[in-house]
Amino acid sequence: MSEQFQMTRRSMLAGAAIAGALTPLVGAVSAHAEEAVAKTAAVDVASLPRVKVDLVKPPFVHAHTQKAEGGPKVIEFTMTIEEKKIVIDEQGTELHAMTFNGSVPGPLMVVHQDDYVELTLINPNTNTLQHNIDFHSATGALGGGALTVVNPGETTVLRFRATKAGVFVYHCAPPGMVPWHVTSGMNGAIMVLPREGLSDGKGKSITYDKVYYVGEQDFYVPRDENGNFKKYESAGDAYSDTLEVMRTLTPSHIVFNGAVGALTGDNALKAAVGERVLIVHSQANRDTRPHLIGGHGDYVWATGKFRNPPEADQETWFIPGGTAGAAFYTFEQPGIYAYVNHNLIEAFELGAAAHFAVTGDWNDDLMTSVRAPSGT
Ligand SMILES: [Cu+2]
Repeated sequence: MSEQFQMTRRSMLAGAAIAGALTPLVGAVSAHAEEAVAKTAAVDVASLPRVKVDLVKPPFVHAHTQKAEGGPKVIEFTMTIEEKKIVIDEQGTELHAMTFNGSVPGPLMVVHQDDYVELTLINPNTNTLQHNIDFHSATGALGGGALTVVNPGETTVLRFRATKAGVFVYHCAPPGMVPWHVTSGMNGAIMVLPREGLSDGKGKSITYDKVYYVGEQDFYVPRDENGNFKKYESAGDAYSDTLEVMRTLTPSHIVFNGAVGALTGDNALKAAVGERVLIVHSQANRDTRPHLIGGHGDYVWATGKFRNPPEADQETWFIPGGTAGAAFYTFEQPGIYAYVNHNLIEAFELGAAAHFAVTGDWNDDLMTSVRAPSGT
């Protein structure tokens, strides 16, 4: 075992000890929450219909109805935690990512308000670290974090009632190592739709033709003495150097969907003129400000909660770190649109940009070139 790895192990254990203040809370909350879940199960949940959902990799979203059909259901999801090496830019920079279901971000789950979310969370024995899941949409037990701590080789099942409608972040939050896991990619989002679907808050129903999920991620990759990004054998080996970079609060990369260019060029998000598109955008750790260059947010729930009326006709909207937001737009012109974090340094220098490739007919009334650029 290398000296560096031993240091890393010690640092991790020290981190866990510092988090001691949290640990008794985890235990205490856990016992009560189990009781509460058991009571609910005895009264209500056993008789509810169950629906099993297969999750899909972002930016895509599993099939779902926008209005709920019938009463509340138990919606069953399964996610496998995958620790894996990923490449996060065109220069081949490597990161030992921690992922829900193999992708950064983890998949978007969709349910309706008052449904029960039942998640089977698997930490295979091929992994090396302890993980869990904190749902911002859940109530109690650290968002489920206290009930779902799984070591490699363990599986847990969590059920919670989705009482609040909106888009919400979920993320890993193991005692002592929360920001490391979150900034290693271990976060995603859930969309809890109102049972009657979305509305503008003034009685008009809002229906989308497509939904895309953009997960924004800040990475903190250490550099060597020459300024080049360092490579490591494992996440554990990278831990102490990564923590040093994290403490500067200066990300080396800010990307959409796990890597620079994950949603640009050939990977652009597709739409057509007239299509109504919902963009769910999450940032589990850091503030962001999405902007669609050449378009708008017709209806925007910047902080993502559907009981609040959306704001209309937005140019840029602000999503605080630890939040998912939703923006609805009907495309009116064809072409390539950049969808960016409008801190333009973060977009153009660090990677926080996507493309929409939109097909259809150009509308001269909305814009026309009266005189193409030319000399006098
Ligand atoms: Cu984790």
